[in-house]
Amino acid sequence: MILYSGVNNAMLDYNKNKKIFLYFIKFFIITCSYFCSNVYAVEFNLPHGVSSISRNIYDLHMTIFWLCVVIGIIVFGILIYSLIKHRRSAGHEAHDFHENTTVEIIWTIIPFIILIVMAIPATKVLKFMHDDKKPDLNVKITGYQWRWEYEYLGDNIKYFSSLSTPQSQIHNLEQKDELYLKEVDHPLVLPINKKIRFLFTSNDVIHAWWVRDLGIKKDAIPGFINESWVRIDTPGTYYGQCAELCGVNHGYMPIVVIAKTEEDFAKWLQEQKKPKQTKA
Ligand SMILES: [Cu+2]
Repeated sequence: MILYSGVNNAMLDYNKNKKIFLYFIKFFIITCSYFCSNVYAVEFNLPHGVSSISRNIYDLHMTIFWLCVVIGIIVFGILIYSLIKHRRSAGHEAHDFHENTTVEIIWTIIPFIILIVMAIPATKVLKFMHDDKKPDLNVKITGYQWRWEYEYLGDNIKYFSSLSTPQSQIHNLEQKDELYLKEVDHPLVLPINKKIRFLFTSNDVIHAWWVRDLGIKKDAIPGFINESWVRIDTPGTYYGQCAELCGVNHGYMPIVVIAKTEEDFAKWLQEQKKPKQTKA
């Protein structure tokens, strides 16, 4: 009878473990499918963006993300398995030992190798982001409290880009539209498929020019020039903002970039030059 109840208990334990394990697998599959779905990609993940840099950043981010998922599954898998398998109620007793040189060497070397594996693609992306040699176009971007100034170097074009949301919307006298605090009077116009080098600086305090679809976030520092570059591959309008706490109107200095085809950009450039030619 005692033997029988022992077998019965073991069977119950086995069924319980199996149930817990199946719940864990279900949870894992649901989590993975959610993370892989478009909902996750649109709502929470980094955007693919429209430049070679933003795509490189996205790919690096996903590589590191999945590497972390694999590490998480292995570590938590072993942990949960050990907790269930070696629990006291199953008749196991805790071992009394500490300082195991072999284990310590293993748990130092494995993370070291993982870090090297992560550092290789990260360094490649960083190198790629810093290679701003041989640009087709140079644009100087200056931060002001609280607007941006864009200067097309060599083309004698220079203008300010300021928030264009009406004050009536800011003071709740009118309904806020879709582009509330995102719109500007003169957007930055750029050509697609051209290497554009940006030179960032500031006239007063530190600002940061951030357009996530282009994969660019650079500090604009007074008395200092920061550099970055982009090659946009899709025409469109891309929004960004100042990402440095730069004063009371920090939230009111958005960025709008309009990427045009090469022909349309050439036309726009000509139009910008026209008034100056007539004056001369
Ligand atoms: Cu700012």
